[in-house]
Amino acid sequence: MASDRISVHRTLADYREDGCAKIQYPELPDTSVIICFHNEAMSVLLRTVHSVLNRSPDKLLTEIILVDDFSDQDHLKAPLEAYIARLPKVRLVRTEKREGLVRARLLGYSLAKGTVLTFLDSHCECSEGWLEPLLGPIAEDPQTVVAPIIDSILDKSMAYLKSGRSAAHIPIGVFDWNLVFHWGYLPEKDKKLRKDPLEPVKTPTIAGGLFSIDREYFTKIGTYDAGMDIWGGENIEMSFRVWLCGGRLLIAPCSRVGHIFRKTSPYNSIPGKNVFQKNSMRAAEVWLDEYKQYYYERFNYRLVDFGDVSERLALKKRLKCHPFEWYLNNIIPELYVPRDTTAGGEIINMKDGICLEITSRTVHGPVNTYTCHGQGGNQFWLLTTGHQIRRDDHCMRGNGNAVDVEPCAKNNTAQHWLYREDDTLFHIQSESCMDLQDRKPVLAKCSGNRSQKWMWKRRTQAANSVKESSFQQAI
Ligand SMILES: [Mn+2]
Repeated sequence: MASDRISVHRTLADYREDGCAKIQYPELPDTSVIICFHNEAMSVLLRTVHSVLNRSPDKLLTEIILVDDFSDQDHLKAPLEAYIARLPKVRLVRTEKREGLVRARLLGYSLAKGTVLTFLDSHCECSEGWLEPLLGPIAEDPQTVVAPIIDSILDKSMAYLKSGRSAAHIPIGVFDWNLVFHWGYLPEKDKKLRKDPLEPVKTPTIAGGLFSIDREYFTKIGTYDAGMDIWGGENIEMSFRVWLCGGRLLIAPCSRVGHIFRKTSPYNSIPGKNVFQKNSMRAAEVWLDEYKQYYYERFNYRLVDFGDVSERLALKKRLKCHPFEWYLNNIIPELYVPRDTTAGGEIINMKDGICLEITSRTVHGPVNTYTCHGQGGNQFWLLTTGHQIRRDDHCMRGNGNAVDVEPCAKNNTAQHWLYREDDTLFHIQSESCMDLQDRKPVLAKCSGNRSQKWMWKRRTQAANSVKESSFQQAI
């Protein structure tokens, strides 16, 4: 409703940083813009289209290809066709069944004529000067995938909110061992190496909704994994593949595109199928080598059938891609790799039989308890040889009597624990034990009570088969 009340041609401010408008680009390649949608609101979709038409230099825009992935809403049938009939560069194709993002994008790609492909979600607004910074690095080196800075359009009011990027906080894409994409910030040491704050930034992963790629390079690098359904994981797969097989991923700070972020995915999943997990498993099977164990240990339950990945493995071989270790060492050396663990899995209180968890991926927050669900995820914890209880970059901390999580810091003794032979979790700094009181974990004087005993699967060192030695070999 908010969108319907706003012009599909609305004006946006120039959100670029000082200096962006003055950058001179060499001769730039032209691009096809491919926008896939499934039951998108009409005004939201049209505003995406008009923002591309209104803010792209005519000679750089070959066409806009709209791919309807089997929508069933009436406004997207004849009314949409009638509307775009007056827009010369816009064409519409429809899938014959629900294909999902990957196969719908591949349909758009099969029809595209531009030198470059630019993929956009169907709920975006391209702002002033968005296109040239995406094409510039591709003109320089076609083996480059470039993503814009993604600003937020609020889903309730359609307000355009500039993301909080600054010279001190340069967003990059990262991931965790659930193979979930997250935003991170460029590490301090890399920030120091930057001469020009407006130059593109190397990013380990891309969010996936919005990016440009040379069409021939997209073909050469193996497009997408067409075995992936609906949504999820394809961006991580592409990110690993591009870096491992000789390309690079960049974020162009001068390109800004607004995107409507939604609270939850609005799409009906395939009944009885965990699509996200299937897609992620395909990525893990093809690209993670022996490191896939760190993904799988998160889900020692109902793993789904991921299908056949032999073609993707053949592609990896044909392109002579690096082993995954190379990516860990060179592209994302800050990522925590759980090589050094002595216990792992859910932590179950022996008195109440409930599990320690954190509810969301907030970096600071309390540790709670909940019925053990046996599905890993937010109840999965690792004990490291450095005495941390952690998952990815979260570590448990004793904070007065409370137990919470904060970003891991090796030398922070508030984060140091022992999992002792008597099954107590001993907080070294306070010389106290983790206790369960009113279903809350707290620190208390060690008493030997059953409420202070925790069941947690212990690991022997030999179980951690990926070792530093193989690490060295790959370099
Ligand atoms: Mn989106």
